Amino acid sequence: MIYDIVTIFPEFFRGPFEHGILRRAQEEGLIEIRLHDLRNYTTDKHRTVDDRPFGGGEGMVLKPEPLFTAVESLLSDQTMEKRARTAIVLLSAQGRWFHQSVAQTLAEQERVVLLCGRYEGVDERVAEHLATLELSIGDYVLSGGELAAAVVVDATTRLLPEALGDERSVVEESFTAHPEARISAGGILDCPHYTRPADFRGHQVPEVLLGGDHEEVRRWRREKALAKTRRNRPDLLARARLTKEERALLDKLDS
Ligand code: 9D3
Repeated sequence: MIYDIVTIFPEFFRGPFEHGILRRAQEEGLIEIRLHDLRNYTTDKHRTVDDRPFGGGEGMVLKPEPLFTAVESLLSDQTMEKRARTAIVLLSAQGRWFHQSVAQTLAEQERVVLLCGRYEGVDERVAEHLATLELSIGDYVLSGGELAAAVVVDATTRLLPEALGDERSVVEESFTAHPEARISAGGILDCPHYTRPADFRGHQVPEVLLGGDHEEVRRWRREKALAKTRRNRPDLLARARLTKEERALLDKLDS
């Protein structure tokens, strides 16, 4: 997978991709992250990337020409087949919500181009005639698309076969081939996890986890996952596809 990130702050990405799974995925050649300075695709001597909004108003708007020129230049050597497996993503506050199923779709591409918005916005012709997808990572105001692009690269790379290596436990793998599908496809939140010490400043690890009854542990984890989902994400619970056992556990929590 090749990621092309077009930004006015390429330096921004020096840190986030140099650790853990993303670092290893690059070292192993599974992914390549190419950073492109938008100003290199300007033609005037001031290397202008923004301009005032038509119709008036506050702030500046990213001009369309540098973004179009950048994408056309990056993809100029692509064959038609590869172009069909390329996503051109505009990160903007007005985008569709980025969630796990979008990451899944991007993970199936050969190439993902990420266009980072800045200032008050991006000329709408970029969303309409250049990008194949406009994404937001959530309902809060960021200063630009850079952090959002890093989030998209992280979530997408994790889904590439081989990316997780031995960070994904063998035990978990034996439960389902894609444990991560749970959060998107009618799923609920993960159960609580604990490690040593069993007593941390008087806060005890639940007794059931210290014993060896695997069936009891499994039931306890389901119950806690349901309880936590209901408390923190009732919206997920409303859409969740639950087993009979999970319905029964929920009813038990009510009583
Ligand atoms: C209401 C006027 N503006 C708020 C001060 C709108 C606005 C302009 C530019 C809001 C955000 C931005 C910059 N944000 C992004 O480029 C962005 C973003 C975001 O703000 N939230 C969630 N996802 C994303 S992806 C890109």
